[in-house]
Amino acid sequence: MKKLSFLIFYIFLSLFSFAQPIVYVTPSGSGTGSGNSWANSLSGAQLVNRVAIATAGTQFWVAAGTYKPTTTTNRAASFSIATGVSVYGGFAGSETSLGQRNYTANKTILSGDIGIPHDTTDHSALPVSQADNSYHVVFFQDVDATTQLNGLTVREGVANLANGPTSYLLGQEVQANDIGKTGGGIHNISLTKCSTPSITNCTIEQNRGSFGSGLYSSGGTCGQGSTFLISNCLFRANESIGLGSGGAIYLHNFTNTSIKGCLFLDNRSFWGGGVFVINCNPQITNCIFTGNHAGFNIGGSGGGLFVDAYNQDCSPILYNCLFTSNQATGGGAVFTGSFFNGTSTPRFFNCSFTQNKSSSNSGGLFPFRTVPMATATIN
Ligand SMILES: [Ca+2]
Repeated sequence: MKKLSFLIFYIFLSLFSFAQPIVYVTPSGSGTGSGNSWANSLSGAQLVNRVAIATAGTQFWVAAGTYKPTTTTNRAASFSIATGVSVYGGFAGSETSLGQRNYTANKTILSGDIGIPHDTTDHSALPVSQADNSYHVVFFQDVDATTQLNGLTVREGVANLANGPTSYLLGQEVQANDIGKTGGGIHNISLTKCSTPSITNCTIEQNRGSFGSGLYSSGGTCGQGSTFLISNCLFRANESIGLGSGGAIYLHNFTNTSIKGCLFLDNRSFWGGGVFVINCNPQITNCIFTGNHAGFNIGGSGGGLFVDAYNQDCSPILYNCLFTSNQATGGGAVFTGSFFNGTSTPRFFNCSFTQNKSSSNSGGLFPFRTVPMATATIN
């Protein structure tokens, strides 16, 4: 009897300890709006406040629809996700397990298109209807590796705050006070510790900014410990403003980054149309870079990827990646450079380069003062 009592106590303790609270969210809310079931779902307008203050272990199950960080015109509002909190999209609104959701069919969109709704017929450089959007749609700061964004679309952030330079000389690093110009879609920053969220099954599209229009991550000196993981994501049609860097992603000083199974499609920037990497050594595995542009015919470099070593080492490793139909003035697919005592030695294993185009030097890979190591097919 004593053993049985202990067993019951243990089971109770286990359930209590490991049950993760779930907050159910729908665009308009339902029932009591408490969020404790689909029948009493939290309304989308409250999502921004709740993800910021939720305790670690909380899961937000967010039904299909469009959610914005504010109903006002406050461009500084973002979905700032607290450490240990998971935000899952792709629900129809009746699921009882994560495995039942379908994030392809049920699009859950976090949109920065506040203010004037985006006028898709306006093709000017930065339409007024976009210039009033959120600076960052999603914001992470000092979060741990259990923090997740999974199965959502992040779109239409515009990081164009007018302070300081909007471009840097080649090789120079973006400075900390440039936050308003970085990471229109997702901004991940490490201030007191390495910020290592997992971003999985997401689409990051149509964001703007000077640096890392889709995603910007600055790690301070992060190089050890847990990994900042970006997996199975689509980065599409993100675009840097002016002479910016990293149309889809700008990775700065964050060595412990893993990018797996991602597609970089039709992103644009002056430097690094797809991904811009400076002073860090991420692993990029099973990714496809296609249709990305970097200042073709106007001096830009690195259509798919720009590797930039500035007074430090910058040697990413790429496995099983395909670069096809990217364009730049120098390095249609990849530009890798060493500047001001920096050393860039990227390594490419089993990668393919096809049909990339340069208007000046090297349609495939353009090494500038670097010696890349490659077991690659370049044609
Ligand atoms: Ca707008």
